[in-house]
Amino acid sequence: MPDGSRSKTGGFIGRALRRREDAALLTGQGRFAADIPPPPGTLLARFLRAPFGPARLTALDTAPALALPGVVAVFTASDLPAASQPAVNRFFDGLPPAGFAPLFGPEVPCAGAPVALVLAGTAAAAEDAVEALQPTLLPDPQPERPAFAATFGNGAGRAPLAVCATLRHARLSPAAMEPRAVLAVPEGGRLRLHLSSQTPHRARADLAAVLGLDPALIHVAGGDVGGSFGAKASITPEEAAVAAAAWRLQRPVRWVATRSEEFLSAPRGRGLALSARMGFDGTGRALSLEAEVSAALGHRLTYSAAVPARNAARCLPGPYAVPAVAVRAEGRITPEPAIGIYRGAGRPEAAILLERLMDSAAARLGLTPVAIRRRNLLPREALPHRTPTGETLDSGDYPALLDRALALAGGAWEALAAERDARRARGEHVGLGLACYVEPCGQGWESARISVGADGRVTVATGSTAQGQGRETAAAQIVADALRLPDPSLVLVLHGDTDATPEGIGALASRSTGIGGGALWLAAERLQEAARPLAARLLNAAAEDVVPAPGGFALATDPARRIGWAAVAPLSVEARFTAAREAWSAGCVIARVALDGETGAVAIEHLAWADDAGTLVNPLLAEGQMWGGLAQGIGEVLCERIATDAAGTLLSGSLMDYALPRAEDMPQAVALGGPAIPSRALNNPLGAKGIGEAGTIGVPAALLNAVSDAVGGLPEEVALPLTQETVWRLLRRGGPR
Ligand code: SMO
Repeated sequence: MPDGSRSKTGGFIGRALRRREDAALLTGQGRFAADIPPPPGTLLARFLRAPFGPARLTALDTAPALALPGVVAVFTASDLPAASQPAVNRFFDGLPPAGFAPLFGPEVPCAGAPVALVLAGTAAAAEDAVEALQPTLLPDPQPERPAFAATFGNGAGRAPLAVCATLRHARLSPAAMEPRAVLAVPEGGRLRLHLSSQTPHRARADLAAVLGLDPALIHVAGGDVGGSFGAKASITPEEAAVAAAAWRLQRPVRWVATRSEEFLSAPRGRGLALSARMGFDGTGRALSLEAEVSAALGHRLTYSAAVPARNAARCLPGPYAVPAVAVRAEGRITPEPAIGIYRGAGRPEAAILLERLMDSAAARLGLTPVAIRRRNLLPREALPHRTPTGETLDSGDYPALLDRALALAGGAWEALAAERDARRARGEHVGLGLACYVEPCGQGWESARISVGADGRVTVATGSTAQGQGRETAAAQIVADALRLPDPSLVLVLHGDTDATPEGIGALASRSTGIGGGALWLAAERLQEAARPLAARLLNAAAEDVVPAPGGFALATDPARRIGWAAVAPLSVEARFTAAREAWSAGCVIARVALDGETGAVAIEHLAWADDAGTLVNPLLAEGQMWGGLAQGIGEVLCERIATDAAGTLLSGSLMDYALPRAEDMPQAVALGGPAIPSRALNNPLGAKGIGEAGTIGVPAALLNAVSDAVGGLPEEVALPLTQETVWRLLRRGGPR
């Protein structure tokens, strides 16, 4: 339904409004960083990258490049040093410095690291100049170094039966459709940056630190962002180098990364290794969980470098009641590009580990996957529940989500299994997989400003940025309800621009609807408070006799005497909403797969998925998040992997070699659903929890269990992804093990 199809006010929250963003985005009218017309005289940037690493750069003569026509400057590491370091979220004691430099040398931390920046009038001239540079590098092996270690939980317990699992996650490319892109424009004594970022204010602060500038001199300008997934939450060396060069030369500079540069040097995701031992009694009740989480962090730390390991550790033991839990998490500085957060950021790894352990225990005890989970899921009345790792699961009905997923899958587990067994008897390789999960979301604060103009239009500036998820649509729905406007299209939404929005955090960690929306709600309440005395004066009434009414205010005693928002204009307020606690979404996925015995290809025949994300501001947007997440979850478990040779040289440097899931890898059928009664978040006025990361959490866990079921059980140690070759080999092993 289009905006405005409703005459009375209120009730926009919860409606599946179409995205106001789509007309532009789907017709090529988006305004991404690379679409901004470059001012005259803009220089094009290209990087010389280390062909291997770690290495020592012993010689780099810039003269041959500088001699080429059109080349304006060639910078090396000593030309553009970092004045200071970008911030790192110091979750753990002893975390080392960020290790950030715009350009690297003489110590080069890894293959692909930028060692020189060439600026020229045309891209071709810049590329020729990069080729004219002949660096001398000597291999300089660097040992891994510990970055942090921490323990979680209340200590190990004893149990009569134990099962073990080890999961090795591949390094993944978050692979946003829009690669990194920056246009840096020095202007009027400031530096304006059109930058593809999910955290514009953080980018401003970090660039100010690296360039040694007052943050007020930097303007990160808004625009469309074509996906981020965690990889655009911290600035990268290349972006800082471009900004520093533009400032140094006082000339505009543009850089747009190629897809290969993204595979080579952009922040990566996953890469955790986890081992666990889970103890049960003879009835399948979990008694203890011990786990080790080990994170390769790359050669430098992004802001959230410690988050995946921390999340994986603290998300244990998931939605289950486990009395004794002992987790050790550690991170290591490793000679490779930065590895940081990526959609899910540790939550998928925790869920996959737990769900493998649950299935192993079920197999050992002769229980169905459903039975063992029912025995261990926390019941609704146990929530809020403080877990042994110190988290508080706020609200939800986990057993009901399992029931809902079964209903979406077509019935009781026993019936699904009987169907599977009948097909197996005919020689088919069919598998069923189940996974339950929790998803922590929404911490900390976010900002909003709301202004009302003389035409009655409302402008909101939100700290939650948009990166293709439909934030403008959702923000307008929230504000329309909060201000009792007749139509969300009356609300203009500004975001992503450090000059136009109050200091904010950005779009990450499943926080935009709950926390960003909470700030919008709070700002709307403040606007009402500020407007009420003005409305009262205009209505010749006392402020306490005036109440919010459709489109503005009315007299409590005589609702026919009303006044619209336009009458109190202009008016503007700001709010910062701080969540007192975290919200926890939850869900359950059931997957049915069929394997091709000849090729090992996995066909996902059916995916049933129930997710409880509290209040859904816009069910259509929520469904979009589920689809995007499940696609990335499929890639994570079945095909994606950043591959390198023994020397660390990238083998998966293009979309021909890095196996993103494609249309044919998608499930043949998907049944999405939610609970009959969503569990309201307790940490924000909307009751909204997060849903953006859920698809990468439960879906891969259920798929892994389904493939395991189809091949007669996976070994204790599993390396992801389970490629077609791996599946083929498992099928060739000769029967169930
Ligand atoms: S991994 Mo996300 O963008 O917090």
